[in-house]
Amino acid sequence: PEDQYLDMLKLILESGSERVDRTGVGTKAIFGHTMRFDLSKGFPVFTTKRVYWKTAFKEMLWMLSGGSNIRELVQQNVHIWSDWPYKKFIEAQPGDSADRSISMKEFEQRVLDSQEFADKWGDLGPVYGKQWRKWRTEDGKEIDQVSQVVDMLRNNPYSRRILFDGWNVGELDKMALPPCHKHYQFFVEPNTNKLSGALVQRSADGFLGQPFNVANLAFLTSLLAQQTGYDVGEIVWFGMDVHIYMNHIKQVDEQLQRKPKTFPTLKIKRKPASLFDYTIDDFELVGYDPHPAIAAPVAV
Ligand code: THF
Repeated sequence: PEDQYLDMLKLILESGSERVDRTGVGTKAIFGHTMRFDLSKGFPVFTTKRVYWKTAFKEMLWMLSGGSNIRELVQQNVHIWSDWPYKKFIEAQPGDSADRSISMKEFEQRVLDSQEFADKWGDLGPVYGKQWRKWRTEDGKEIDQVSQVVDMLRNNPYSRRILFDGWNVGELDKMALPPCHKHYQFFVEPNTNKLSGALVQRSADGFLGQPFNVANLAFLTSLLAQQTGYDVGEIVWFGMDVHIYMNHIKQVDEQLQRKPKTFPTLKIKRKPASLFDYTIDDFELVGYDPHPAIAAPVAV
């Protein structure tokens, strides 16, 4: 199962095209790739390096809550979204200002200390959480796409419209980053009563982000299954521009020398009243025994 991921990394290294990307770091990229994992056979969190699954789950719960400010993440010791607002803050300071040289840690501290500062500088714009839960329509209404998905799974499970999307074309220019994992869709299989989930991702950072994205797709599918009364089926992951950053190649080489171990199982310790009432303490990954973490810089 994890071999699919390692094979994909190998394929990118061997046949990816070298391209200069938005961040200037450079990548090797392939276009169009699929992976599928049967959730009844284990929870797909990769084992050939330690994946910080609690960080990933906290990120997913934050998105589900409708959040778009890094404050709620930093309060939970999650730093994976801080680079973008930090960069924006620094670039907005005058050249001679002392604030132009504060560290990311100091920036995060200000976000924690002051709600006002957080509102001004910690917000990522109308990103995932906003579009998922509060997509604005022309007449000023807000659409809760995720709640609609829950309703359809309960009341119209064979619909071919059980999906949500963060790609709000009219608001892309207000987002710190346009959504990478953009289209989520769900499918109920009647004979087995199983729920499957799919994700279409326009852009995938093969080494850093993708292990998070796959784990979170499995996580979200598991939560929806529990809430709406299905067993877990498969997840299907579709990547479009799937790449390895040039400054991750050594790390990938190291990871490729390791042997995958068996996937853990996700234990959900209680069933809250709604999809929006889970907390990170509700989850355990039983039997997760990964190889050591491999550090890598994130391209901003
Ligand atoms: N930009 C880039 N270049 N890569 C991405 O994966 C990515 N994302 C989100 C938005 N923009 C992106 C941010 N998600 C890490 C993990 C996920 C991220 C960003 C960074 C990361 O650094 N992970 C490390 C450390 C984890 C930790 O500190 O807890 C790791 O080893 O996994 C993809 O959605």
